[in-house]
Amino acid sequence: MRAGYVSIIGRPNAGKSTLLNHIIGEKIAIVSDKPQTTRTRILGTKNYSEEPASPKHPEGAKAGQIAFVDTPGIHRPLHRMNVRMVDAAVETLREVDAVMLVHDASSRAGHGDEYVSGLLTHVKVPVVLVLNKIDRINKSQLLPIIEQMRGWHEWSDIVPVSAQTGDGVEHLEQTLLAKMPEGEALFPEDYLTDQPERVLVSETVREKVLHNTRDELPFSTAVAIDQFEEPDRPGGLLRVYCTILVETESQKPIVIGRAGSMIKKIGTEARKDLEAFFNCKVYLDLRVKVKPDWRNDERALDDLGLPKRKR
Ligand SMILES: Nc1nc2c(ncn2[C@@H]2O[C@H](COP(=O)(O)OP(=O)(O)OP(=O)(O)O)[C@@H](O)[C@H]2O)c(=O)[nH]1
Ligand SMILES: [Mg+2]
Repeated sequence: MRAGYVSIIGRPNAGKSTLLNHIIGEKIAIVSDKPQTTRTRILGTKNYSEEPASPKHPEGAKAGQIAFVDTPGIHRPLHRMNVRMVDAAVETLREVDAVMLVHDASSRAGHGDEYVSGLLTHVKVPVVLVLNKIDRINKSQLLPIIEQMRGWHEWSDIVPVSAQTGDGVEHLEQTLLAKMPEGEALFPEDYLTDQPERVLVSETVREKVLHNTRDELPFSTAVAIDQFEEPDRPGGLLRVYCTILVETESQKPIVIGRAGSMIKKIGTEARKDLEAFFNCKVYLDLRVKVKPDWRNDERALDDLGLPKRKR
């Protein structure tokens, strides 16, 4: 069989986390229409079994395992948090067996995309250019993008997909699997993700904050878990106490909302998702705290679990 690591990199909002979730078949990475949603590396594994040639797999499917590594979108960092985010993404390039560069094909490729491609100069492993969001464009619009991006790197393949509908994703996975080194599985077959349960909870709360707020707030919010109590019996209650951090006093009433309506909405939406994911009842306690300039506070970033620079 074949087994290896594939990192998913690209600009913010390209659809990297949506693609990871679609491949894994579980929502392990939060998604939003705001850029810079993902702040850390998120690993998710998928196992493949051998299949003979069929109309679905004209060349048959190989057996193996891929550990996919979703990363924060690459952008110009203006805070220490963002420096850590970009580092976390770039560092994967030295550690994986193949790379997927995800590009939003419904938007023009610009300087930012050229910059990301430039980071690949010294990458020795195959890099697949993934043109995502093809559900939003006509086929004829793909050709000029391919022409434009073709010269930016020696792509091993160029694969159009829709992470949302799943169009083209199986073909992408088989393309990647064929590039993995021969070897035994890296993780047990039932291993899904490296994300601890408490992180899945804090990220779900953050996703609901992102969905319900705009302007600067999505960028200046973080969620810390204060207490995490697992159910003490089957069918019991998972109790989680969280603090939503914001940067200024003026942001606090926005997250709380009139008579607490906004924080209630955030809590209800998060609780529903978590109950479905953990398959148990969830009690979620949310409070809001102002922590000025936390995005530049290295200790706060450590506490929030944002990966430290390796170099
Ligand atoms: N129409 C369409 N929308 C998509 C597709 N893939 C992702 N999206 C949307 O694009 C937005 C960004 O998706 P994410 O998966 O959060 O993007 P990301 O690349 O992980 O973004 P960062 O974490 O900020 O780097 C969300 O609103 C998704 O629903 C797609 O194939 N088609
Ligand atoms: Mg993401």
